[in-house]
Amino acid sequence: MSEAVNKKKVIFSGIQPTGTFTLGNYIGAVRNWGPLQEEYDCIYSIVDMHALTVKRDPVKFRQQTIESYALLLACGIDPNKSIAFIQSHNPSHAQLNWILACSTQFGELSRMTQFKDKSKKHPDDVNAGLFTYPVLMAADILAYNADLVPIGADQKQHLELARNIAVRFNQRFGDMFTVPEPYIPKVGAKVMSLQEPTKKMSKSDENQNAVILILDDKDTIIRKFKRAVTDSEAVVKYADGKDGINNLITIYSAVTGKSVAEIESEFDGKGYGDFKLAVGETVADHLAPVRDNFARLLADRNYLKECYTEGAQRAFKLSNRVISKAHRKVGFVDYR
Ligand code: AQP
Repeated sequence: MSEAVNKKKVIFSGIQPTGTFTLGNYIGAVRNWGPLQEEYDCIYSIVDMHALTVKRDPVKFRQQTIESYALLLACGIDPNKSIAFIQSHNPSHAQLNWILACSTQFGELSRMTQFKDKSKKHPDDVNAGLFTYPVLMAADILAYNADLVPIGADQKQHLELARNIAVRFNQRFGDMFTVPEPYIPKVGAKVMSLQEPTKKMSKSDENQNAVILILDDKDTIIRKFKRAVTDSEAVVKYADGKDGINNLITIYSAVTGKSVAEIESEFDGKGYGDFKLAVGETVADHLAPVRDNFARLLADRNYLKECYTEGAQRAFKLSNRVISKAHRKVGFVDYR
């Protein structure tokens, strides 16, 4: 990717190294990132600083971060086309975080639903990082003056806050940040838990039957789909109140490209057993190349290190210009 002045729009997105990506992460976010590389200047990050808002075992965390980076490449991110790096390797994020925090209101952060949910989930560790997480996310995006941010529906509120912070900063200090737009997929923006289909599928769900991990083997994927919670109607139809079936139809649609009407007619007269098996097999086959790529990439640690080191250097070069400008805008003394 050229780092010279160019006219392509800039994309930024990130994913936490909190475990193997779920089918939700994949359909709602990561699988859309690869095709965008052809049209945009893309910057993708393993956002390990965000993951630190929940207590982690350092040894496991380091391993998960490297695996997540390998998984990112396995999902189609080409480090020659995009900037692919690990967030903590670029100090600009933390620097801009502070400046933006001083343009963010306590009240705004208090309204974030993710903060409320996670504080309930971890009542023994409601740390300041958990509270200010959306400011760091704003810094991730604004540090590159990103135009577009591909996200799942659960991140809409945080993106809206990033936009508000950018607008407020620009009003106060003069034009500085691009106000980013969300880029949310039409199908699969919120993949739900297989066990509680009113809740999003999440890496940290304690019930592993609720979550398809993209590295699960074929038998495991089929077994989890077979156990998916549905309803007693046994009609494959997208309708209000059929959250489980709606979720499976959405997943099947996202993976096959078929419309809801096509899926309903394909399974007309068939039971949930047949449908669940078809969804399981299709998803497993779809994910097989990702599993193969991952195994190959993880075996070559030197290559991974080269990629994330170079990615961080390229990311820093871009973001440092923005940081210098932000420093001037707020009135810090220039020392270079
Ligand atoms: N279920 C989902 N459906 C669609 N998109 C989703 N995303 C996450 N879950 C779904 C999108 O994936 C991107 C990366 O999100 P993240 O790193 O914040 O991961 P997460 O899976 O949301 O985080 P966790 O690990 O699930 O959270 P906890 O800690 O609660 O376990 C984002 O674009 C997100 O929208």
